[in-house]
Amino acid sequence: MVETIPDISIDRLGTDLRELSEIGRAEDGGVYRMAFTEADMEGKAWLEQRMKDAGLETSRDGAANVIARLAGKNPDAPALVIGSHIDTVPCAGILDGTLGVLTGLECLRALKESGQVPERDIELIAFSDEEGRFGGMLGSQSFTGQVTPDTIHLATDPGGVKLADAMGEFGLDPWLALQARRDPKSVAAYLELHIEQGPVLAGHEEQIGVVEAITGLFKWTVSFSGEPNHAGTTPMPMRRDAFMGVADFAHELPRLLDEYGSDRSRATIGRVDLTPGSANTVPGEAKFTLDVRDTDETVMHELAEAARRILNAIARRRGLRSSYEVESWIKPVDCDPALTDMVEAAAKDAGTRFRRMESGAAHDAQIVASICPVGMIFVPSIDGKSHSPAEWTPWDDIEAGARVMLGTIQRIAFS
Ligand code: HGY
Ligand code: MN
Ligand code: MN
Ligand code: MN
Repeated sequence: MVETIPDISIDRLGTDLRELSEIGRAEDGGVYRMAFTEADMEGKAWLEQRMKDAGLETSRDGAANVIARLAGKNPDAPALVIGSHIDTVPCAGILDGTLGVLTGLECLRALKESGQVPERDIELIAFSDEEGRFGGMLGSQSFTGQVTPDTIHLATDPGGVKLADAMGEFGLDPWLALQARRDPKSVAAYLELHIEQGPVLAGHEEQIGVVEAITGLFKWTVSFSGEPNHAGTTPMPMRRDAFMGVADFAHELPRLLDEYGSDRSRATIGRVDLTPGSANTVPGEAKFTLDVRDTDETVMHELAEAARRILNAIARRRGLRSSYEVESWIKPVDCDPALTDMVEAAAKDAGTRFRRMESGAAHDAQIVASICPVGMIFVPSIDGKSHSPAEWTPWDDIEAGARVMLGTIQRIAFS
């Protein structure tokens, strides 16, 4: 490991953040840079140019992951991969995955400027579709060989747009995602900085979260089918109202978590689509997303089983048919203890207040964990806000995070 730490520039990082935040920004103040939209593709092109400006080699793989490489002394040594994602949920803030990618870029720029050459290559990757517009985390799942022909064939967004069509709009061949798989032997470790997206660090006035474990989650698209009919003439007992199925299920969620979950369980219905969707028609079809999380996979299985039973019971009671599709099942993972210790040592060296903690949000790191050891660094989210334009982290905490990131990179890549 090297003794001196090159200086990161918070001004340069701030300029990057502000520039990228304007790509996909709407009048309501939110960022709409959902995967494989115009804004996402513009963001990727912007990022690639910034990587080139920094003197880094760039490339894209078959999943449209954007990759920059800082060459090390030993090209045959497995690389340190750092990264996150720049796609967003609809009406997002500006930090989420973007901060990790741009902090990684700033670290590589600082290293390059200092003239220090790492022992191994360092690769910075902005993974595609971390936010799961198409159900999973397409970029990191392709990178780790977890994408199948079925994924490519069947993946659609909640609005019914097929992955193949969304990628095709930009001349991308979705089948190439199957070729984005990296040889695990070529990757030594993966490191990701991210905002906490929760209230813990800010609540304790701490600057750094040393992440020990990441929650698991499953996402379903659930459907209830009933019968559309006139809102004025159909007596209440004669209705087969698909929305009532959704309402009953939503009402049951707290009980589901109380009985089958843990205090870390979460369940969210984030989108509901009713058909035909008219004010004076009883809805015949209801489709909704279900996002369920826990840090214990056994608990996830119990929650899934109980959710199935509840859906069936509601369907019987209401005269509906229910079905669901599994969009993703992402396992909880532990971060690598040695990497976690390195993050903690870097946090100490940088003179920061830190704590060890778990992640309640999902991250590319937990997908990449299937091929190599992973570590994560959190910085605070003011009032725990995220997936909202109110998402923010104080600049001095961003700067502290960047220094811890660089210190950890030095520990991994300079030995
Ligand atoms: O949904 C999540 O936890 C993450 O922000 N993609
Ligand atoms: Mn997110
Ligand atoms: Mn994220
Ligand atoms: Mn009429």
